[in-house]
Amino acid sequence: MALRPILTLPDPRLRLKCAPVAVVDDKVRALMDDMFETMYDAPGIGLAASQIGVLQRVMVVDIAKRQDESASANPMCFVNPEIVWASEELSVYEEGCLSIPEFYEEVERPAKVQVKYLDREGKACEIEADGLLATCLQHEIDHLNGVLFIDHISRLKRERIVKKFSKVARRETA
Ligand code: K1U
Ligand code: ZN
Repeated sequence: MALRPILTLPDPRLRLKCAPVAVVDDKVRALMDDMFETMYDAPGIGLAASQIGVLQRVMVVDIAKRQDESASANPMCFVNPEIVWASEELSVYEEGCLSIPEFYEEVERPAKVQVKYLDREGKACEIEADGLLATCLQHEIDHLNGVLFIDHISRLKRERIVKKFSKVARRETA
């Protein structure tokens, strides 16, 4: 297992659409292991492969600790996830992103979703999620499509945050 650097705004790789995985093999499982290590270290409750510069439709999620600090880990991996149903009912959650550190903003999304995906063994599965899990799954699937949570907030706030991170990146490369 290895810790991988997490890409931050405005890295253009965060805006690319990830390609479907053809076969869930040991290489994909090793990628997932690295992603879990990186996510827990950050710490975060989710991570998409594009956030570490791997443009494949793979994401990992563990919301257990965020909901109850004494809970044991509940690592979940998703390959080629697809939202097959989303509720008309919406919910608002204050989201963060490991690729946009220390910026949090409320986002409105469907309150419940059904997601089909392949698990760690390549088995076809489906999950119905609500609450934080529904929000997190939508946030991570957005990443796989090159979409960031700031795309769901006002243009003014988005432009302000992109400008701030672009300035920091310019300073770091100067
Ligand atoms: O995809 C990511 O960037 C990870 C992101 C997931 C997420 C958070 C909140 C709502 C939707 C999706 C994060 O994990 S941000 C960090 C975070 O939530 C956290 C920070 C400290 C402790 C526990 C969680
Ligand atoms: Zn994110």
